[in-house]
Parts: sequence; C-alpha cells; structure tokens
Amino acid sequence: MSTVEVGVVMGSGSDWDTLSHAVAILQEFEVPHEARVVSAHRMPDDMFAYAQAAESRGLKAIIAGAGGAAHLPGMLAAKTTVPVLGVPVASRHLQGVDSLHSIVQMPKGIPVATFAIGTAGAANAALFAIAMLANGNPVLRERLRAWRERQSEAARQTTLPPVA
Ligand code: RP5
Repeated sequence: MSTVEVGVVMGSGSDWDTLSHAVAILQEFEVPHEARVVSAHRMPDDMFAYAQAAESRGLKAIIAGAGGAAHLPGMLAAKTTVPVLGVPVASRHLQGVDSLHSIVQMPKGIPVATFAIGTAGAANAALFAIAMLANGNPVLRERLRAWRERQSEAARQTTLPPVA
C-alpha cells in the first residue's frame, strides 16, 4: 500500500526546475511524496487516472504545476475532491502571467488554491500542504513551527551593506 501523502505533478519535464522547489521542502519535512510528469494535453487519460486514484491511494494534497495554457491543476481538481494546489510556471513568452490566469481563474464550484508564479509559489505550495497535514500531525506542526523560527532568526541576523 502506498504511503504517499502529497503528489507533485507537472505538465512537462521543463517544469521541474520550478516544481523541484516544492519537492525540496517536502523532503526537508520528511513528508512522503512523489513527483511525476502528468501532462493534461499530451497524456489526458493518465491525468484522469491519476486524479481518480488520488483519494484511494491516500493522497492528502496534489501540488500541480504547469505553464502557458495551464489546465492541469483545474482538470485534476475536476476529477477529485483531494485538494489541488496550483503552481503557475513562468512561461517563455508571457513570463507566467498566462499560467497564473489559467490556474487562478477557476469558475465557481471547482477550486484550485493558486500560488505565486515560479519557485516561490512551488515552495509555498509545499509549505501550505504541510500546514494542512499538520492539522492532524503534531510532529509535523512542531517541524513547521521550528522552520518558521529559523527563518525569522535568519531575517533578524540580516546585515545591510554600507551606503555606497
Ligand atoms: C505546459 O507547457 C507545461 O506545463 C510547460 O510549462 C509548458 C511547456 O512545455 P514543454 O513544451 O517545455 O514540454 O504543458
């Protein structure tokens, strides 16, 4: 039986530079996860199968990243009630604004939680998935609290360069 709790899927191998930032966070928090390419338009049957099996496989969240006409998160969300966290990937021509609009503008009834364009969005999607899982997992909650505290301390320690 699978122990995967968070699925990270992306429309293309070219999205990996972005979505790897989500995977890095999941690894750091030791959250069981998987990462794979599930293209909405190049492998639509696989995409439907992935979404349809998500709940029975025990997935608690799906982080889905795509660029351009980024229909992957919305189509996954249409086929499962497992929460879908959408990450707009920066596209070559429109720098990801197209991806953002494609993912965030879901019509009423099928929500996709949409994050920032690019690597910050990918990392934050993972942190958000962890925050959801932490509702029922005190160990994960403590890891998240400690991670935030380290981040705060790093910000406190910031030294600014002299005025030029
Ligand atoms: C989308 O098209 C992918 O999510 C990717 O961001 C974009 C470009 O894909 P490739 O042409 O690089 O495979 O489906």
